[in-house]
Amino acid sequence: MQKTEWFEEIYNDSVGLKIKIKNKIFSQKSDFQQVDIYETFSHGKMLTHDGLVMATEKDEHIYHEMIAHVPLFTHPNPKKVLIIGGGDGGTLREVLRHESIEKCVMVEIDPLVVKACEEHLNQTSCEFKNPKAQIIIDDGVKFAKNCKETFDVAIIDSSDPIGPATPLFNENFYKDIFNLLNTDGIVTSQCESPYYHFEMQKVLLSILNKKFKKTHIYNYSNQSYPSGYWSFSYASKGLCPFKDLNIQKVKKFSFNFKYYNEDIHRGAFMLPNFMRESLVEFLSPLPEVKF
Ligand code: SPD
Repeated sequence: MQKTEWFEEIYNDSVGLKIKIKNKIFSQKSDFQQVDIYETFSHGKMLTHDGLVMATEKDEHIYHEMIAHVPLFTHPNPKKVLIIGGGDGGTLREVLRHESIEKCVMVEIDPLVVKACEEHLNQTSCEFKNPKAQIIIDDGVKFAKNCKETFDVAIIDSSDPIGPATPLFNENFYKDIFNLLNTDGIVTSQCESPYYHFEMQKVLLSILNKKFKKTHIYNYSNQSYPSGYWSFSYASKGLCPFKDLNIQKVKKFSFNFKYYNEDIHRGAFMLPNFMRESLVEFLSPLPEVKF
């Protein structure tokens, strides 16, 4: 009988995720990490960095819609967007669905991620050649520090805070992001899982809260990250993700999202008690919602 091959992501010494694989279609080590793409039975193609799932064809749209459209439908007229990380291209694809966008700069540290996705993961990398996109291979921390341009929205689409993404969870980096954002600028960042990385979430929110007028965290569920319950941080120089959300714009949008809508947008900011209570000192109040 043929041996079944399984991909395993180990979360800690007693929990992990197993996905049955058909075959490995890309496998190379860069200066930063091991990059693999698998063909799976249940999740389509799956990108991993150092053995951690980054994106699968089955559910990447959820993460990418939520990291991109929450700030883009809150900002009244986003024209320039900066993505730090995001080498698979999924966030870029979502950003460019907005007609107001004139330019989107994506700064990815690892050229191997871009190459692997360009060759094998067209579902996410499909907009790399869009004339509004500028792909820069560079260290996002260095880029933010030396950046002379300003942006309406910054999206920190990093991998987990181990390996090359570690400095993206640092206070100095967010000072530089603050400085490159226009008045009313918004930054959203991938912020791990409240069930596995709560201490890290507190650290990131406390960093944001020191600098930005509005700080929030919002949650969504997917199928392939630890616990299936994942968060993004939201920070802005002034815009509130509730009051400033343009509901009519979401409803009339030319593209039919698979996950994001105006109710999901607002509902994502409703926190379970354990988060609400422990994070209260770092979060801005939200206007009361009437049901
Ligand atoms: N543990 C998984 C965390 C992945 C976060 N980033 C994914 C990048 C997708 N563009």
